[in-house]
Amino acid sequence: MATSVGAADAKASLEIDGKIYPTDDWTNVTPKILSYLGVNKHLQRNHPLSIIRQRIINYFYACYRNSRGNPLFSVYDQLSPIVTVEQNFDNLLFPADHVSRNKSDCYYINQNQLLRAHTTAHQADLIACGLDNFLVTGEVYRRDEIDCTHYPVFHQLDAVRLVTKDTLFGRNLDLEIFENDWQFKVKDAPKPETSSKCLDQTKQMCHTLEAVKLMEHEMKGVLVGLAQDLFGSQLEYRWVDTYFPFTQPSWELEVLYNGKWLEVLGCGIMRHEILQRSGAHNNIGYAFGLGLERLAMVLFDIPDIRLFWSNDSGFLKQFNEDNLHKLPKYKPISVYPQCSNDLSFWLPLGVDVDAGFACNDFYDLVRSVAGDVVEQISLVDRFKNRKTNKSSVCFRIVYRHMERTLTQAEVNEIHKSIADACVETFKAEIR
Ligand code: FA5
Ligand code: MG
Repeated sequence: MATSVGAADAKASLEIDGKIYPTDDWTNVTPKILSYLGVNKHLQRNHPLSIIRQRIINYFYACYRNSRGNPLFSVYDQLSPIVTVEQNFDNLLFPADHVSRNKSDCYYINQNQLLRAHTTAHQADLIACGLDNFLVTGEVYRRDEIDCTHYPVFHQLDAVRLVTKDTLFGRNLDLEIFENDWQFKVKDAPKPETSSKCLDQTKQMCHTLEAVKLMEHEMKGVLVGLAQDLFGSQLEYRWVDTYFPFTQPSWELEVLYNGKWLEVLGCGIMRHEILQRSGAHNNIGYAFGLGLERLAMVLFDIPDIRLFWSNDSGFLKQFNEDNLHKLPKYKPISVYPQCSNDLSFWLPLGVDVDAGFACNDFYDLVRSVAGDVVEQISLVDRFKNRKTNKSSVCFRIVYRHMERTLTQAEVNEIHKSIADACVETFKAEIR
């Protein structure tokens, strides 16, 4: 996919796949990050992400069928990852000051458009199209730390299931999805708490308790069934209360794997405001979102998230989509040595970590300059000189190539390029 910065004015526009996007002071996508658009690892045959994706889709096809035996769920796996702030946040009822909107957490193209931070960004639009049972899968982009389980691009799969009163209760029962006069009650009610610390597990005011409990029961049954389909029926799991702006109540499903609790998905009863605004005012629904890499790392024993981007045949030939029910364990081709180098630099006067210098900016710069040979970066030291009042930081950068041994000379050269880029970008002074 071709990307370039507008020639006439170096920062005025960005061209992505033939389309021109204006840039502004929110723009923080890098050419490196834009190079992931259209790669579609989740659709690459015999790739572990594609295998997991297909297993989940097949499970949903088998779980939910219409009276003619056809799958109820439709699948959207090639929606553009370029979304609006409305799609990623506003439509999902994120408060205007929610931290996850920050520039330091997302990749913005400009103040109105960003690379989706979750596949939930498509939820409201698809409901507005009239869909009621669907899966959305694709890559998502988040600015985050660098280690073997975090990568700025990973893949999610989201689901929505909407039902009507008849589907939920059957035609004969005298039960309702909605409380009688909830519109009036909602008008006078205090505004719901939107802080991420609020784990309010009470139902939404509009819903009847019967409707919520039935929906919760169906959703949890299906999701535990999915986890058992993937991890085996002996699986130990637990539900943890959580908060999402777009569901209430909300939960995370954790599974015990090799003695550790691992969060595999978030889910909940969809906020009715979202359904109302998308024209589904007579429905109640559940939604969930899960991470494909996280599942694949566990199921295939893949130790490093960078491997999902490897084109090395030694990696790729180990996975085969012909038998989706026999998941092989990944056998490392061999482990190449790590090489660790520190980089210390003075920041300009008045600038410090969290005061004009975000570690995520440094991580992005390293990714752009060095690419995937960087396995890990950590901030190992901070120092303030009392005389000059300048702050300095020291990052430890661990280099390791996934397919061969790096020479010290190669590492030194990359390290030097990072230092040069640092001087240029942050007006830093190397120590
Ligand atoms: C979300 O992204 C919500 N949109 C999920 C959701 C959808 C909730 C619909 C309710 C209804 P969260 O940020 O927790 O939530 O990510 C969801 C899943 O993505 C996690 O459970 C995990 O499996 C995966 N995930 C999150 N961050 C990472 C990461 N840095 N690396 C790999 N996988 C991740
Ligand atoms: Mg989470």
